[in-house]
Amino acid sequence: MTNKTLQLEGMTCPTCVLRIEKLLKKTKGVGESEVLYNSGRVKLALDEDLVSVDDISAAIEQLGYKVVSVK
Ligand SMILES: [Cu+2]
Repeated sequence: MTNKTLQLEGMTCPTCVLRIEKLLKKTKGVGESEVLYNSGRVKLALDEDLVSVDDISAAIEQLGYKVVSVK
């Protein structure tokens, strides 16, 4: 598992957090994850054999948020 932190833009209410959490839960290869509303960050562990951070970023952007950086 690799740990990544994504900085997002566009989370405007707690429902945004729920939407992103739901997406991460159903994504194969994502382990523990945490969506931090106040800082606009998503912290997650992923298995890069199953999913890439680019795939996850793209899926989050499909929901209407912008991924401004990945660390
Ligand atoms: Cu919202």
